[in-house]
Amino acid sequence: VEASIPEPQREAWKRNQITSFTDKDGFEKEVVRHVETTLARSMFNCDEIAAYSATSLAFRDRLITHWNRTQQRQTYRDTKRVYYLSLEFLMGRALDNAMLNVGLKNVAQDGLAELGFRIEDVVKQEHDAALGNGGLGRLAACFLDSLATLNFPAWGYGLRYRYGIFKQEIIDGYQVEVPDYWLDFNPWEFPRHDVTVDIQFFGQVNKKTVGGKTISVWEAGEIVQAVAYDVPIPGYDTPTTNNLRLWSSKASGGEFDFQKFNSGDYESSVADQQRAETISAVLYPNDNLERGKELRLKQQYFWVAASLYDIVRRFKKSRRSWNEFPDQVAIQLNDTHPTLAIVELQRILVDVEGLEWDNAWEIVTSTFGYTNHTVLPEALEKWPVGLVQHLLPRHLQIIYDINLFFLQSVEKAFPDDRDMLRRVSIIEESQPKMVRMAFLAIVGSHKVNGVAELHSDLIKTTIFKDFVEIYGPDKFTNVTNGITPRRWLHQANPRLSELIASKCGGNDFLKDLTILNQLEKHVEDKQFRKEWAEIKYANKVRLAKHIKDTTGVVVNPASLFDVQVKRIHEYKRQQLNIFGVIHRYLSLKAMTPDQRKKQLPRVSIFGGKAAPGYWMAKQIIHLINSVGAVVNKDEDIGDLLKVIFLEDYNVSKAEMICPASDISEHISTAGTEASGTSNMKFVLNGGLIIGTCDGANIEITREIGESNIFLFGNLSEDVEDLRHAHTYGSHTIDSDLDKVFNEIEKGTFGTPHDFSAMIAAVRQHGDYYLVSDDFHSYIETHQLVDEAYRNQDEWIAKCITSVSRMGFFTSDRCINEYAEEIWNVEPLVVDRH
Ligand code: 9GP
Repeated sequence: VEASIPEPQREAWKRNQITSFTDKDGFEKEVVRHVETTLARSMFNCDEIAAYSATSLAFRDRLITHWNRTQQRQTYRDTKRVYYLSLEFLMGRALDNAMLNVGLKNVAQDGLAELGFRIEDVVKQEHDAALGNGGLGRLAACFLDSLATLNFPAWGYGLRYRYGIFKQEIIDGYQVEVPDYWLDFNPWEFPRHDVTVDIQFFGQVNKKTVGGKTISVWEAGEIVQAVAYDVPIPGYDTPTTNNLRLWSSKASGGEFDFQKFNSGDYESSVADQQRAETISAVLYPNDNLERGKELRLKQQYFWVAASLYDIVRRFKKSRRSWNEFPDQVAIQLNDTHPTLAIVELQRILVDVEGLEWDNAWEIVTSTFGYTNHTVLPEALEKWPVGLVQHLLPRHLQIIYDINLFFLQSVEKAFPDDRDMLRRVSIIEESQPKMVRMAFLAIVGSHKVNGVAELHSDLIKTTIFKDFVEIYGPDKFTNVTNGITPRRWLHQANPRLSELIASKCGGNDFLKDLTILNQLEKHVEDKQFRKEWAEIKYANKVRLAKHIKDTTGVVVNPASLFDVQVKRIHEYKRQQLNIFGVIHRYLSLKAMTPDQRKKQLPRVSIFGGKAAPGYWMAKQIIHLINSVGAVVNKDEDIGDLLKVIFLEDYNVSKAEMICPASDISEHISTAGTEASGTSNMKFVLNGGLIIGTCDGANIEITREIGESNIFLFGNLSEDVEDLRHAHTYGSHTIDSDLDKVFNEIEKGTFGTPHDFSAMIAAVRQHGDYYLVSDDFHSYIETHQLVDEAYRNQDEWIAKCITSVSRMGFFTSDRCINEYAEEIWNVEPLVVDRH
């Protein structure tokens, strides 16, 4: 690396290398320096926000020296890199994570204490970076952590939304959305005003002859500028610090159009600027739902085009031949959102670089991998052909050509199957015609993966069945999701992490999670169980305090904490949960005081956002709050049942909630939840789960053992028949559920009309999510949970055993699988000094 500095200057550069702090005194010096110079404040007016800012800047400086070294090393060695394209990165807070990953949290804690601050309070000043909706975005964030920790040369590419996912307020029991302006002060990003890309939209395509060759030229239209913002991603216990590059949109040509301005058209010059900035202004707040809005397509192309320009620019520096591109570059498409990247790379290679179509296509398909995250039809992206034509005329032509050549090959292989061509065509011949993005992603990639075993099987036998026939089964694979134990155990649950370390020979388990299996030999150790139980209790006390502070409801930490936190969606079945809670309430009400005394106290905790346009999901939130309002003040019931809705569920709240759960609910209709990842977080934090045979629950069961999980409900292979029977046979509702409905309709929980659609969905509209079919089994299984919880000793033993068997679910394992099976990349270690 050094050799890149000219000889005469080398000495001076070397002599002045920046050295980062390593101890308390060095840290304090940096904090004070930042308070006084960067923030221009003094020790006399340094509040917690200033302490947060200065601490972050001190750690940021540290990261950036590592980041520089990592990038230099990767450039110099020029080995294959991974590019993870994701429209969402749900990062949460950065400071705590950075302190732990570089191994200096203790130093910061002592230093801050000397300066008069508690580290917990300082960490809390940070605003979550909430550039995602739920599981998909958080998975991308966990993957970045693992990529850096495992020393893979990897970049993430995303959008720098000015507004992340909205903040949720609960007013009179209803969700109200408030904008999340999070960029006021963000020390974790570096604007790169010198790294910009002009992105074209609209215009037309003209044919031109250049040197006897006819080429397509995309001309005119509108240009928007993409500006890079870089976020350093530190690995755990390694100097490797990777880069997350987020693009922000801006009017091309600077502030505003001076020509227009000078000619008196001030308003329109500002309007142009605002229109350009709109592209990266807001994250679409839909989880597992696509709405087909033009601005969303603009976001997708803007981000994909800027990222590819960057990737290609980097590749071209090495002056290799184009055929080496797939040996240097692996691009992973996180869902279909970045699928236009396939078309854009083909356009660059053919139109700009002058490669032959077939040669270019070979390069393209060897470069891309596509991860599918859902089988829900409403979440599968399709774009009207007319819209693509208008916005990206050249890309539509290329899509048509890709489709033509693909269909020709299908016709050759299946000459007698005309219907196959209709079924697999990238263009759906509907009114209006649509581009099927998932099909385009499959055709343009060399590997397609699902995110849990059941899900990967389902995509092969349902939505992508024809493609398995066409390409053979090897193109399709499974990489079961995982989570980073650094954030989800070490950071979220420091005491448990420390206790585990004391039994597993130190902190190595954080880098090799299979080491957790050493815990199993301590299951019978009474003292260990006691310490384990104490930590769980302390975490519950912390959550109980949060509940009291935010809702005013006092809950007893000795109760069983039953948690369901995730996006609100009918397929995730929060309605099943709240109907179950009502059933419990009615049962308690029907008991004599003596009978009640024998019951186990429970707190039902819900949290999660509903997409602003998803009316039914919002009704579910309203019902939960309405039930809480009645139950929580019912003196007959007291501590036996409390119903809590936690406002504004996000990553930092999850870090507090997961460690405090006794049982958590992962109860989607079988076959609908591709994987789920919070199931893994809860078990890793020593909580048990109640769940359906869906997504990763199945593999969790296989790993931790059937006796350590509460499974219930119909299996995915039976779902279709049940749905069919609901519609065409007689549909009887479970009698206990009927009682619950009757109680709601009596007005016990407020105006019955508010909830009539929710009830009608089950009674009259075919119960698509099988709430009634699974209700009995759900209630019975909750009784088993109560019984099991009464025996605390055995309960704790189950928790410890489960944690000891969770090694499989680290995102490090996922990344190693992707690296080997899909990307073909090797780690590149960066020297410590
Ligand atoms: O719904 C899935 C969720 O089950 C999975 O864990 C997550 C990460 O793979 O992706 C979610 N899918 C989406 O958000 C949209 O496809």
